[in-house]
Amino acid sequence: MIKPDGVQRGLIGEIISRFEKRGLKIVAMKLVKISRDLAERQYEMHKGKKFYDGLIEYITSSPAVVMVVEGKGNVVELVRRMVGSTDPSDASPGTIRGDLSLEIGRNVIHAADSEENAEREISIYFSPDEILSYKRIDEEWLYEG
Ligand code: D4T
Repeated sequence: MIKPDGVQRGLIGEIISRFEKRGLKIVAMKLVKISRDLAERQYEMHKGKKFYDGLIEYITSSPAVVMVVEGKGNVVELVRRMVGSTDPSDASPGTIRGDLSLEIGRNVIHAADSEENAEREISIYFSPDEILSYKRIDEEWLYEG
């Protein structure tokens, strides 16, 4: 998810471009104003924590881009490494957060941290028929076999 600060700061293209250029396949994508109900479902594990109310406020404040990317191998781990540490002040240069953000409460992007959470989060924002199946023309050049 490109969070509201990423959308407001005009970073949609920059962020999507990194996933595209890496070779990952975008199989679903939309611009959404996240409702409080959906935000609460996404962040249910953080309910009660001191940053929770601010997090829900922020994520519902303005449109966000939600997407599903696909690739061979451990894509969850690959994407988390591209995204960088949760706190941008610890995120390495070259990562999305390390290059494009400064503070934990405005860290421009979210990515699922396990396959189980990816499935759970995908089902919050997409119906099965919104997830498309197609072949990228460069797949034969991205993968050895
Ligand atoms: P998300 O879920 O946004 O990709 O972040 P992470 O998976 O990298 O980190 P997280 O679940 O621990 O935190 C969720 C979200 O809450 C914000 N946050 C977190 C915050 O504002 N203050 C805090 O102290 C923490 C721990 C940032 C990300």
